[in-house]
Amino acid sequence: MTAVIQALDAFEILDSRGYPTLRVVARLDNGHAGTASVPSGASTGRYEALELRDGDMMRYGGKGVLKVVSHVNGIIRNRLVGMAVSPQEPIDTTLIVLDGTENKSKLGANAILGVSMAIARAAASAAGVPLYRYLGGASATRLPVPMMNVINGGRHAQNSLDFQEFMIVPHGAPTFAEALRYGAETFHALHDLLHRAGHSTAVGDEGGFAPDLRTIEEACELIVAAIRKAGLRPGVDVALAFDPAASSFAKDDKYVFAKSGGKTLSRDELLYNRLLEVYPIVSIEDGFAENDWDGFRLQMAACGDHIQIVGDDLYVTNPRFIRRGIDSRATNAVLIKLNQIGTVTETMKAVQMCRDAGWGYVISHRSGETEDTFIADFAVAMGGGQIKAGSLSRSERLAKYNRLLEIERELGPAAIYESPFLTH
Ligand code: 2PG
Ligand code: MG
Repeated sequence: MTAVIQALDAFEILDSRGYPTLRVVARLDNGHAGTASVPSGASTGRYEALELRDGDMMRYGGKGVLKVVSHVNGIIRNRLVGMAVSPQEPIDTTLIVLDGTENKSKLGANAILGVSMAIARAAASAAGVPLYRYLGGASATRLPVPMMNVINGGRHAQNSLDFQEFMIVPHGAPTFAEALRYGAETFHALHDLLHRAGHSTAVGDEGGFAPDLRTIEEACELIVAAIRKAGLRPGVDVALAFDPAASSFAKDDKYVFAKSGGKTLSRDELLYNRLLEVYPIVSIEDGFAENDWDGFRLQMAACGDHIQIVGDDLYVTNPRFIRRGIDSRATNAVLIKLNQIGTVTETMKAVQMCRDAGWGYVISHRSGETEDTFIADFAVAMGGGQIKAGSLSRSERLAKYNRLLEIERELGPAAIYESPFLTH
């Protein structure tokens, strides 16, 4: 007999930046339970589902989430108690209908997602299987290649870099555990190189270093040198990836590098072709602003046959925007964030669209995270072979990687680790 939801309990906790978010516990009539915590972005896309906050300036500068907590413990609990815990879709549809708005602004996407994830966890527990198997079935055996953000800039650090994320991608490793070692050893080598050059080794929001470097090229040179110093081969063992998060430095139809001195580039001048020739880059996410579809299309025409071009703010994990991207060949991959769209089911639909189009998809954390490891299981369940979960420091980032180590161990010889990239 399918277990039934007996109780929902939400409460306010703090995320990795010390701002409130919520944790939800879903309890079932058979004694099983599931818990989930909701992440929060800083460089948010304009069309993301709405993260509702209290706006009460007497608490946490207006960022409290007590209203959202009360929605879970009131209207949502009243509606869901008594429903079967699985399948997931009727639960998520009920939440969407209960909210009734396009962007989940009535109940808050944070309320809805917390409930959706906690219920999926409770259902997995009741079924006696790990979350990745519950959501992905018996074929969920592929570990993701991690994109590790080792130099932070943009809105994630107070330094001189306008690009938000410089990532390393250990795609040439034989296993996930080895990939993690490649990543960590490169991170430590980068620490030494930065320290010796007199740069700060303090870290930004996602655990990557946040030095005051002069140029994008300087960051790339340092990362390539760190890969070598770690005894690894740039482009063979470990490649590079960027998330410039270009919406955050777009102004009108130009790109203004305000943090690094103010130079202004046109869309054509921003094109990444030269960087792609010089460095072993496998993926570029949000290389252009969220409304600059032509920029994405130009980049795709130039190198979409061998480099992964990812849309994040461009799509906000919303099937409506992803459809437009597929129809107009704007990119060849999508960044997938559960809290941009707000339910597990809708996120899985976004992934299915990518699969149907033959596109890549990257399961991603947010810059404001918690110790929750849902996305690690989710990445294995979705089987796309890619996750973006931050750097090799700060436990809210490592929690995801450590969970993937656990999954790889549990899968034993069935575990697959394979590069999803077209070149390098
Ligand atoms: C991004 C994310 C995660 P944020 O732009 O991809 O790295 O950042 O959560 O701040 O939107
Ligand atoms: Mg992004």
